Amino acid sequence: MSQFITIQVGQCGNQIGSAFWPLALHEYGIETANTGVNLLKIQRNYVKNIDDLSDAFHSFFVIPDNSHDFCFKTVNDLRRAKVKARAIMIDMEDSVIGSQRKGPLRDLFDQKCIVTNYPGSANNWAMGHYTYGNEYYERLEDTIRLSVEKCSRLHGFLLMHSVGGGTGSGLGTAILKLLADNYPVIDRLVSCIYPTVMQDVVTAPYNALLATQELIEYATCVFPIENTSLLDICDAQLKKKENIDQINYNISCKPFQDMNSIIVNMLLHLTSGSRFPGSLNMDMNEIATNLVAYPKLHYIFSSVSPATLTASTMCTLKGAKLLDELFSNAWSRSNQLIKVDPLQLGSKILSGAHIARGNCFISDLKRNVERFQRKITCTEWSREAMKIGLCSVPPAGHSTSLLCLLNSTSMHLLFKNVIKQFVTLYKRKAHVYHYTQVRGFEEAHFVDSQEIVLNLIAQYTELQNQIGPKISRLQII
Ligand SMILES: Nc1nc2c(ncn2[C@@H]2O[C@H](COP(=O)(O)OP(=O)(O)OP(=O)(O)O)[C@@H](O)[C@H]2O)c(=O)[nH]1
Ligand SMILES: [Mg+2]
Repeated sequence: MSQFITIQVGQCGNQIGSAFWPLALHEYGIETANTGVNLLKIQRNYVKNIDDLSDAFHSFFVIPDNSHDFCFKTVNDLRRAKVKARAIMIDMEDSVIGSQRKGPLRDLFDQKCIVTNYPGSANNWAMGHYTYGNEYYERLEDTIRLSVEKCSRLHGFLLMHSVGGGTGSGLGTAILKLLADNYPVIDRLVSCIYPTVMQDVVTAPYNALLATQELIEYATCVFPIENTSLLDICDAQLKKKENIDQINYNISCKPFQDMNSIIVNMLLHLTSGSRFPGSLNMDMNEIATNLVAYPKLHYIFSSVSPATLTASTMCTLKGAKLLDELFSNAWSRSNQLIKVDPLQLGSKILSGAHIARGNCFISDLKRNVERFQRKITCTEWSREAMKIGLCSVPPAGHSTSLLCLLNSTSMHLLFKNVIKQFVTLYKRKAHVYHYTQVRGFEEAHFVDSQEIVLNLIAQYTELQNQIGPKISRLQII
């Protein structure tokens, strides 16, 4: 089974990471809180051969003596066996990572893979990218190499960060370039939070634009996320009476915890085919090959159905939803992780993938993909570009779940919004001096980045407006 290294950068990246590891452990049947549910027993029901679970465990974790005997049930078992997560945690301030260092999973993280500083990048992309990017280059290179050397079949780096702040956005994209330079054949899969109109960071429009330009250049695939989408999904879950009973929603939990769990569910689902067995398994490299038709058009819509909230406790869905409804929900605008509709009127689908986990048959997938094809508009070459995958192990606590990934021309609306917010701030040159006083940064960088993003918008709109050759339905011989 392939292996993945998570690279968590900045506050947001590390908070997503802190939701990631408990849920990842649940996938292998390991308890992280006393839920009173025998997770191992449940997950073993889905895995015919226990070696499969053991192999899959290596995807995210390092077991020092490489024992094949999979006998971990609790965090204490992991501690005794000195198991470590394949995680690299980076922040230029230390409060979030500091609390993880004291948390219940503290022994899971290798101290050599933690890089912190003080006091942060002050919401300034240039400071994260140039000041810390240069100062920490060798340290980061060594830390990444250390993690890579522990992998026998490294498939990809999972980068988690926001693009609105300074560290995740600036240093995160400096790391992305480092990965592209040093490990060009290893996938760089990025899940990043885009700022929304109601910004909590004044300079977010600059940071988002500058980071986007780097993501276009250096990522293999980007799965953009907007916090307003996550909030709406959380609200919708709470409003559904039947789900309130099913989901253990803890109001006193940290504000981002539930929102981050939605992202984590997506990432776990995305990598499931490379970790677990399945009758129609879809490896990560197939995802990149199938979804990205042109190298720079690698921003992918994602939606998971059913969406769930809890991070640390398991939820059991009573009364499985009808499979077709699961698919319809995944296509719905309200389940997308960004506030853009991939099926928006006038848009074209360039490619798509439906990955089911758990109780689903190939016939269910095929029936629903046909239903989907009737619903969408494609380019003349992309109608058949619908990949399907079936992984036998569902996410912990579910019987079935579906991930829908779409490459749609309507993604250009996300970029239009990035440009719009940038222009509003830049026309008054507000806050620009914070950036220009950083060594290595020049003001022309703003305009160059804007051009690159505008160029991408033009590529999407060209594909959207492309008219295929007219083929006469009746050929007269
Ligand atoms: N979904 C989600 N968004 C977050 C989280 N933490 C911060 N954000 C968002 O991330 C953006 C701010 O970026 P941060 O990650 O806090 O910044 P940073 O990378 O630590 O950079 P500096 O603090 O400037 O050094 C804002 O848009 C926040 O709403 C989180 O845990 N989850
Ligand atoms: Mg920070």
